[in-house]
Amino acid sequence: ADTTLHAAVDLGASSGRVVLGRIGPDTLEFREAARFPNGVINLPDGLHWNLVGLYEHALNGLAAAVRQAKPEGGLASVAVDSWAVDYGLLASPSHLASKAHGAAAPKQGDDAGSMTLLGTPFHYRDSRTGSGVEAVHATADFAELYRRNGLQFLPFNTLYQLAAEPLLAQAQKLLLVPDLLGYWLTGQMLTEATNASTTGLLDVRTTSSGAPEWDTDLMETLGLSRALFTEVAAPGATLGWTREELTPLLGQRLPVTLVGSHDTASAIVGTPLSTPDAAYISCGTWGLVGLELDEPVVTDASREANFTNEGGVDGRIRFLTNVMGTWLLSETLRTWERQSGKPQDLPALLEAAAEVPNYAVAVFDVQDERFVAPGDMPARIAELCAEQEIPAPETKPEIVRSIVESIAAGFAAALTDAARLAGRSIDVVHMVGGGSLNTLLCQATADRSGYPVVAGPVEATAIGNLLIQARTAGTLNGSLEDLRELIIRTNNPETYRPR
Ligand code: LRH
Repeated sequence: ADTTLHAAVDLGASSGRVVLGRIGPDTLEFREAARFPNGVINLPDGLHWNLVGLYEHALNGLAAAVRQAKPEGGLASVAVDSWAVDYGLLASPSHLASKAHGAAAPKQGDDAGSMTLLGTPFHYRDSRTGSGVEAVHATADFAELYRRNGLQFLPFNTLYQLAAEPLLAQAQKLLLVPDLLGYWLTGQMLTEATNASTTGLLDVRTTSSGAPEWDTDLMETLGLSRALFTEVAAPGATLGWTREELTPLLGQRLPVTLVGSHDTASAIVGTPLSTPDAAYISCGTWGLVGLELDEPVVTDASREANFTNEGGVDGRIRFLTNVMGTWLLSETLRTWERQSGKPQDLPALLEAAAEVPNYAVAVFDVQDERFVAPGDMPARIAELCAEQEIPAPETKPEIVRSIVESIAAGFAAALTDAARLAGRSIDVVHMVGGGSLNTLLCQATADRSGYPVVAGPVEATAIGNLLIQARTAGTLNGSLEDLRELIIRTNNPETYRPR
């Protein structure tokens, strides 16, 4: 009946995918058109992303989605989301020439449609951000920043990265990762609002207003030029059409629309929050634990508990905190792989971990800073346990079980904080994303928090991306609650009761 097809490009820290979805008032069907790996690239000057490679994978995935959609009526739109805070810097050839020669260069080819990416964008886990934190806090301390931007302290928030950015002086424009891919697809530059809220440069008082705006005073204080940034645009806006030059590959020109381009914003759209008191955990590399609110909470208590007020779709506030997610587990497996030269079997390890007796489980602080950078996690866990004078887990199943229980303990503490800080009670917790497949983690979270945990959908982010595209196309309408109603009707979740 009245359905449309859309393609969601969803880039996560460990993999990216292009998901083809058919959406209608009674229809929510989707399948993967492409999946490709992503990860940390270690270069002599630090940790980076291969964004050009991701763009190529996304293009090929979109081409596959176009082919698959053709006999079914064709694609109505596409949209990109990714992890937050990271960016690419751009400049036009003539701008670079004038920087190099100290003189104004000819204007040819100087339009915003043909800017060059400067350098290889950094990964937020790169350690250069440490010096950026010091530099920023020397000018504006964290309490002042929090009052203005409402963001939790994460050493890699964009504003800290920029204070340690070697190419800033050359740059004309900054685009966050999904907006950079959008630029490469369309030649058009915009900054999507939900992801802009993770830069630390958006005025938190405007986040829930429907027209989020940069904090230009803060930019000035930090020595950042307003001209470096584009206009902010809310989800639902149209970025543009794919460039003519891409048509030989894509087969046609496609409209590119803006959704919650911060993956977590799309994930929360795609979470079937079932009661007004429902909380969520969007669990992938990170566990984003919190509540959806109408207004930000920017109190001393929320600052001290490091709760963030990120911008959601439709001016909602994502009141949450970053807890360690599956990163600790995947880095642990990578370490064992390196050490043994053999691939590690996660399902088998989780099964063995479930049998580990309680006395062999160590609950340690997963928020410890030393877990942020890639590396030998089992060694760091042993070190931390020794410091805390708790017996360290020894066998692989003991280590895996201890990691899962420690993450769950982190989730439970964050849920308690969220309820206290927002002055609300919680009656159910929705676990979405890749972590929702981990039955041990879901059960441990229920046990440690005392709340029932409803698991799924796994692909909440792609679903949230697709739903906002369909609403923009006019196929769906209504509030986020109306959109979630469709997920509730078509999803069959597993519930874990606290024991
Ligand atoms: C999750 C996420 C999270 C951010 C982090 C950088 O993918 O977007 O919301 O804090 O990556």
